[in-house]
Amino acid sequence: MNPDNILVTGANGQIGTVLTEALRAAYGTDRVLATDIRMAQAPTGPFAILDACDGAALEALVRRWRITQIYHLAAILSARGEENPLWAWNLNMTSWLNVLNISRENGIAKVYYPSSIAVFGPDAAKEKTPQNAVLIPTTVYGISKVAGENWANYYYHKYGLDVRSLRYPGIIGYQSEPGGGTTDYAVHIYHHAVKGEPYECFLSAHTALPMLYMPDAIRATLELMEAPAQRLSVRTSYNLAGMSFTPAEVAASIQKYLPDFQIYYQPDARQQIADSWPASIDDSCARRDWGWKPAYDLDAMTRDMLRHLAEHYGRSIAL
Ligand code: AKB
Repeated sequence: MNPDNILVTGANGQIGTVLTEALRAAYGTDRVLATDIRMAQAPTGPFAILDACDGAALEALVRRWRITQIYHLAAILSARGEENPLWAWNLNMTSWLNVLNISRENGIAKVYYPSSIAVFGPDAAKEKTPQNAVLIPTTVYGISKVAGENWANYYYHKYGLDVRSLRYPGIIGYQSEPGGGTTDYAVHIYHHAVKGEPYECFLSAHTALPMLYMPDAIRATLELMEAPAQRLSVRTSYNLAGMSFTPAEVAASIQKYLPDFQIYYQPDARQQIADSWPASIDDSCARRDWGWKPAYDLDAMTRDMLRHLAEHYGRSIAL
């Protein structure tokens, strides 16, 4: 069997940056083509500028690189999408339908599509939101992810395209910056704390949201993509959980190691989005079907984040 050649869209984004490295470690640097609408600052392997809404450009890369797997990470997230809903809808849907169509027409073996807890809205159970909860989101990002999941399911059943997907909660990592999301505060707070700065949080103190540490998110993605196809009973998108916490709880977890750290609360428009999302997720289908199990809880994540960011900012923190 020929080895896989992988194309990643949105490779410079928060998850793309780390996932591309993990794919290169697993499949070989030269087998993973990173693409993004902007040039990478310091490419660590093959890179091409690509607007995933440009189907002809995407297809040319797929053919030139004999691509066999696509990870489609390019998207406009929840908060940014609300600033320009039709633009966000067009970008999220056009790029995704391009990926699906081009994959079908070019014999792509596997496609990865990130969905999100943003598919849920106020009508879904707030705690331990189940896999098959009602999906009536309040954001255009959420609407695009619900539609995107359904297109994934459609292409799987109608054309046999092996599309796999996870509903990511907020992702926290030290390697890359988040952009345009409602859960971004949970990354920013660590940077402020390590730099010795107070943090003004755009969500209220007791807003609980589902979150996942980056190493767990990457491992989940690779494990899902490696799982035998016959074990996967969900072809829309799997619920995925790691931990759930509030801004006050993550601040308290940081204060165990940086007792002088201070947080203030100034909720803005993102509060409404957060209030419409689950506080915790039931990921039992992922656990049952492909053995998902997160490794990090809040305190383990805090120690790891502080260790790496202390190194980055040249600070010493007793952990
Ligand atoms: C966002 O906040 O929009 C994203 C997400 C939960 O999908 N991080």
